[in-house]
Amino acid sequence: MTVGISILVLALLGYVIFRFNERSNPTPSRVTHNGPLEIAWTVIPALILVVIAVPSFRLLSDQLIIPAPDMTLKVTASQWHWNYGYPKPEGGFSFDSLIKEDKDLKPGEIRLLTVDNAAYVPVGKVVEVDVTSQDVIHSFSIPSMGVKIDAIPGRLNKAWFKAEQEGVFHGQCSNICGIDHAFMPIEIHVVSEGAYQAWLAGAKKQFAHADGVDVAETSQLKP
Ligand SMILES: [Cu+2]
Repeated sequence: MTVGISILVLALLGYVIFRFNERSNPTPSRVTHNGPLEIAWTVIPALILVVIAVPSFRLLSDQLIIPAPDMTLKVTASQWHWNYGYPKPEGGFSFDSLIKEDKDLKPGEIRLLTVDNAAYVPVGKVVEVDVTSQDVIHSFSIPSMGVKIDAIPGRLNKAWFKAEQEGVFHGQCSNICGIDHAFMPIEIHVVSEGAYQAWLAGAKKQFAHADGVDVAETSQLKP
């Protein structure tokens, strides 16, 4: 489209330059206004925008439809880290996820984006993300998952993603939330179902009642 528009505009410019220069058009037209023409070039683009708006608005509202989730991940933002909750029945635990300091980084770990405890999700599954905050407004953003949603105290915002390949995916808080806003990275490991179950079994023991937060009921909450 860009190439096509560029060629069209260039061709029009070329036509004006050659057709209406002083030599080939010695007595130029003195017309300055043309009512019907001006109405046409206002109304026609407006109608084109209206036509484009119909599927655009449909797409916008379709984005809000969350498919039936295979699992729920509860995300609670704090100044300045994330807490991941895995509701019952599959989990029943939650844990804090804090940035890894430079001195603790292992080879291959990305500075400012690596955390001590990453969240794990299985590949190819619909993950509903329930996002809230316990202090100020943050924003949970993982660009590669197409997720960016505000974390607001006293509210539960919902988003979802379905990771189609395994790997480590990063995000960051994207709402200025205080002095360490830039240091609350998000790290999600997308793994096979088997690896996820193995991680889940270990995490259940490691994080059992670690912080006393019960996330058993969150999956029942409706927006
Ligand atoms: Cu934040």
